[in-house]
Amino acid sequence: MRNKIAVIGSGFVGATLAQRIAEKNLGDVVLLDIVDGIAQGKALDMYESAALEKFSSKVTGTTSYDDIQDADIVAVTAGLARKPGMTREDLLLKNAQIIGGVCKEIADKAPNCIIIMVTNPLDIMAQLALAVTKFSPKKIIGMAGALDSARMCAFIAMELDVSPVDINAMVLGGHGDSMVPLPRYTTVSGIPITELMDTETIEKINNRTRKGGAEIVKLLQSGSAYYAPSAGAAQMIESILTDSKRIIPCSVMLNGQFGLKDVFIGVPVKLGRNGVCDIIDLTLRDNEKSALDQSANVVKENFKKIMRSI
Ligand code: A3D
Repeated sequence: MRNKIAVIGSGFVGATLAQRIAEKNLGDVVLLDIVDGIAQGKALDMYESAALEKFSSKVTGTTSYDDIQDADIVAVTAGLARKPGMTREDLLLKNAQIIGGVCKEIADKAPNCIIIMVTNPLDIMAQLALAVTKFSPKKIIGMAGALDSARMCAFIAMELDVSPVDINAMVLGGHGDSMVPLPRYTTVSGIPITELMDTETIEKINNRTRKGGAEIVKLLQSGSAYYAPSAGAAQMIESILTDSKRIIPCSVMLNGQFGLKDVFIGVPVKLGRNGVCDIIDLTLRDNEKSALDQSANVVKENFKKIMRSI
C-alpha cells in the first residue's frame, strides 16, 4: 500500500510541498484548493514531470474533500499569506475561519491521519486543529522549527563560509518574533557555534532568524517564503512516513514539558509513524525559559481570541 498525502491549499507552499513529496517518492499526493482548476492544473503539470524527474508518486488535484479519504498525512497550507507590513497575528482571525472549516472536513474524511499544520499564525492554527478535530495531540504537528532552524543554519553558513549541511541549529518557541534561537545547542560538525563566533555575531544571526520570514516578504513584495517552508514540512513528513524518528523542532501540544501545559509551542520532537513519539524536555537557562514562557503566553492569548470569535 502506498502512502497517501493530502495537501490542502495549492498555493506557493502547498504546490512546492507536493512537488517535494512526489520527487522524494514518499507516496501519492492529492492537492486540494478551494479555487477550481488551481490544484488540478498544478497536479497535472507536476505529474507530467514524473518521467523526467523519475518519480512514481501519483499527483492529482481536486476541490473535493472526498478525494482526501483515508489519507495518512494531511498538510494544511490553505489560507492567506502575509503581505508586506502585515504581522502573522494580523492573519489570525481570517485564517482561523478557514482552518476551522478545513479541519472539520479532515476529521470527517481522514479521521486517522496525522495533520501537519503550516498555515500562520502557526502555533495557534495547530492548536485550533486539535480543538476542532479532537484528534490525539500526537497527531497534530505544526511546521515552524524546521524552517526557523534551517534559516539559522543558512545564516551561520554565510557567516562562517561553511556548508549548511554540517550545521545543526535549534530554534524553539512560537513561530513569530518571540521565537527562541538556542546558540548553545547549535553546532557545526559537532562544534558549538559559541566556539566559532563572538556573542555579537551570534546575536545578529539570532535576530535575522527571528525576522527571517519578514525579510523574504519584503524582498518578494507580494506573497511570502515557500521554498524553505515546504522543505521543512517535507522533512517532517519524510520522518513520519519512514518512521525515522528524527528529532526536529516542531510545534506540539505540551503537557507539562518545559513547565508549560495546554499550549502549542516549538520544542524538539521525535517524529515517527505515529506522529509525535516523544518530546525532548530540555533544561533551559532562565533567560531562555522566560523567552519560551513569553512565546507561550502570546499563543495562549491569541488562541483565546479566536475561540471567542469563531
Ligand atoms: P498562497 O500562495 O496564497 O496559497 C494559499 C492557497 O490556499 C491559495 O491557493 C488559496 O486558494 C487556498 N485556500 C484559501 N482558502 C482555502 C480553503 N478554505 N480551502 C482550501 N484552500 C484554500 O499562500 P502560501 O502558499 O504562500 O502560504 C500558505 C500559508 O502558509 C499562509 O498562511 C502562510 O502564512 C503560511 N506559511 C507558513 C510558514 C511557516 O513557517 C509556518 C511559512 C510560509 C508560509
